[in-house]
Amino acid sequence: MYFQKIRHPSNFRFADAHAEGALSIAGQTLATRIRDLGEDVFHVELQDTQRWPLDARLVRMHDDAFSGTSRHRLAFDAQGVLSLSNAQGECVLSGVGDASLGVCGSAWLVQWHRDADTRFYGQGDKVTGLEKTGKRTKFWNLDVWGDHPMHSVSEGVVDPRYAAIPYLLVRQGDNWIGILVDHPGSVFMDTGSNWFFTGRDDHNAPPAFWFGADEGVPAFYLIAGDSAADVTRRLQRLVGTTPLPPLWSLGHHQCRWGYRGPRDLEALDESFRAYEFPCDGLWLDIDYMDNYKVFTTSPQFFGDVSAEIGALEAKGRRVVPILDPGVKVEEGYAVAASGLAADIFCKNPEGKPYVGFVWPGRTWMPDFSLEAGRSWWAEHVKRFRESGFHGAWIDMNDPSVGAAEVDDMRFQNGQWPHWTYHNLYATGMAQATHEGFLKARPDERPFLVSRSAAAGSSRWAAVWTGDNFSNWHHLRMTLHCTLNLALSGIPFNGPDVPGFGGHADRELAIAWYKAGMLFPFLRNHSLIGTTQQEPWAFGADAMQVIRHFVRLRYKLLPYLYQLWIAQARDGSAVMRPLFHDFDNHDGLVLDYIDDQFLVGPAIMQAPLVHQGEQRREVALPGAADGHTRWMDAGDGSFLQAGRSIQVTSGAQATPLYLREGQILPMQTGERLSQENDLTDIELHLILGRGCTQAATLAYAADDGASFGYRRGERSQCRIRAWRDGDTLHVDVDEVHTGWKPLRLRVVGYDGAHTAVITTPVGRSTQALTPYRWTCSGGPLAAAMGDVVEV
Ligand code: MIG
Repeated sequence: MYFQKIRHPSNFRFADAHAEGALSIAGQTLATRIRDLGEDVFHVELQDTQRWPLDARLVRMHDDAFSGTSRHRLAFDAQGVLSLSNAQGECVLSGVGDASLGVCGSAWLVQWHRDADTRFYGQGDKVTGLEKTGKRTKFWNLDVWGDHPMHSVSEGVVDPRYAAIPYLLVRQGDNWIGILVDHPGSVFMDTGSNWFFTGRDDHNAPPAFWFGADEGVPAFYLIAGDSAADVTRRLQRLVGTTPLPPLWSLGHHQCRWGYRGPRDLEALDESFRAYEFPCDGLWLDIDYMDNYKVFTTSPQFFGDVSAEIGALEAKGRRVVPILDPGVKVEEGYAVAASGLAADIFCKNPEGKPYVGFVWPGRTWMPDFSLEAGRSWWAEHVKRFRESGFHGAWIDMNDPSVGAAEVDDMRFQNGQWPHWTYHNLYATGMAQATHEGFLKARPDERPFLVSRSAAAGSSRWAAVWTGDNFSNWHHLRMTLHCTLNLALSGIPFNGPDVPGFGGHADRELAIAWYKAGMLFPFLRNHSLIGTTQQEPWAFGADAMQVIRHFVRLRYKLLPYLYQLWIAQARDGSAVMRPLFHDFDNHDGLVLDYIDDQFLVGPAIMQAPLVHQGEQRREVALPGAADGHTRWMDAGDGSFLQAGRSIQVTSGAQATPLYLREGQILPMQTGERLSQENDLTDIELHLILGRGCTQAATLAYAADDGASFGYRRGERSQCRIRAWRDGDTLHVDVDEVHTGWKPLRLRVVGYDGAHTAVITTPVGRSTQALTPYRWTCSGGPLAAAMGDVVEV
């Protein structure tokens, strides 16, 4: 397959008429169906069983998630041009006249107008920049290191990558439109790329963008909205929200290709404890297996597996081994034999089990497209969980089969060609693995991390963004990669910190931890043979800086956890670009800002991501009303938004800002270990002197591990706070104690010295006592109240 070439509209024949639910293309008719799913979510589908005989969409989106009526209208006109109009009848997005919807054999394409100020985002994990104008791309899951030249990977930009999420978030003026191609196979998109060295289009075609596929039923969703946040939430509900993760998965994780078994993990446990460095997850790469055979452990490195994992668990660690899908072709290997007996391996065109090449050598690949294939795998995963392992890291599921041609790998008992399930292979593996964990522990939230992904895969697994490099270029790319994944319906993701390949040095390790400390997923991982990069590998000073920010992440876990509750409930993104929460109406243009981001509504980071630089420009976005201020987490000063400032950041600090009018729930004190308590919290009220806004927070705490919260085992309350002079008023109501009582302490800033706290049982006035703590850099002068239990 060519990665740089896609089909061009010049080779398509376009519809020239539409009537009674049918398009006509050169006299042939194609049945069209536009469904208004509610809430301005639409689905368009074409049918022609001759051209597109096979409907291969095995992972379905949630078409029934929407109920409200739509304000927009999506329709074909009599000439066969598709367009979207708003409630006033104004066109928001219009198909290209004469060339809106076309076919080229079994390929199809949909083409839209774009303007100079049209902006594009999304497209999953592609590292082609935050904003995507001028890109030509394909969606086809790849093992990046296996399928691209190494130099381009380490120093350049390669595409495609691990995840195939054919989603485009489009901004047209004040309108936001999400387009998700509803297709399991190879999808292509063009947002105005250059088609030849001259850069000329001799036909003066109007500026357009288009998407399509080489074969398979033409279908796509279109979501219309007023903001990026609003469209993103509905996209997430459409593909499925991310279920509430276990709390431990939000902590720090330590991994390295080279950790082999309990002895290595025990040593890590001791170091993390000795350094008082919180760390939840200890991970095992392929060497823990016997000869790379999946669902085995190496007799050389393991004794009594359950006892050894149990001992680590007793010390507060979770063990997450890797699982590769390829099953070693070997006589007498029970997993291979059981797979053959169950007849669940993918087949080649000759009807024999397809053979690929992975770590164990020749491997058979489970066919996760089959229900029987998934349940076969799930049975093995069930035993894997029962032996003690707490989560799974599912790798090589792009699928990666070495130098063997993937096209010979067929699905559905050899009946379906490879393209039908290629991009869904990782999702099927995630579904099956998830099922296995639930079989073993029905009341435990599973935690899986996958390399490849597709639209909808976040229902079953988080994503780590694959093999990156320990260099500054990759550090910068990780920011827009993670942001676009969040906009594309994969909120739970993060990179290898501080880079997988190559050798991290002290400066990069610190910078990477500072930038990544609040990423949804935070795991230190590196390639065998590279320099050690455990947090203490860069000297005592570096360790202290890194540790401070990891401890800060743990302190912020109550806040982060609320973001995941919101994600599970309504699809709210967790990490977000600035334009997700702010528009450009205060005069700052946010469209291209790819080195600043928000973590939930209250935290903004502007990390330093250039070697040797301690100074940078920071945009302080504000609401159009001009009232927004940001508290500098370094010194507690309140800064007026709607401008950019120059910032110098010291060695102990990172540019970090808290939004005024927000309440940040945090754990108490400095966090020295991964022991957490979501019920004992400080409420940091970001209300500066003169603030006229009220802040609100819905806070909830549960056991962080089980599904008890679905049975009401959760304590929650609603908090409303405002400032009057130097007095903070805090109302706590809607208290529900389904789990343990909540212990709350007020923390105020900028001279606040008194708090009046009203709960359902009464009102108390507290004098706040001075409290100094370090968030980023220098100590903050805060003031803290006494515990109030609700
Ligand atoms: O061919 O398991 O992306 O994180 O350390 C390489 C060994 C296979 C690729 C993963 C990487 C992992 C490595 N794996």
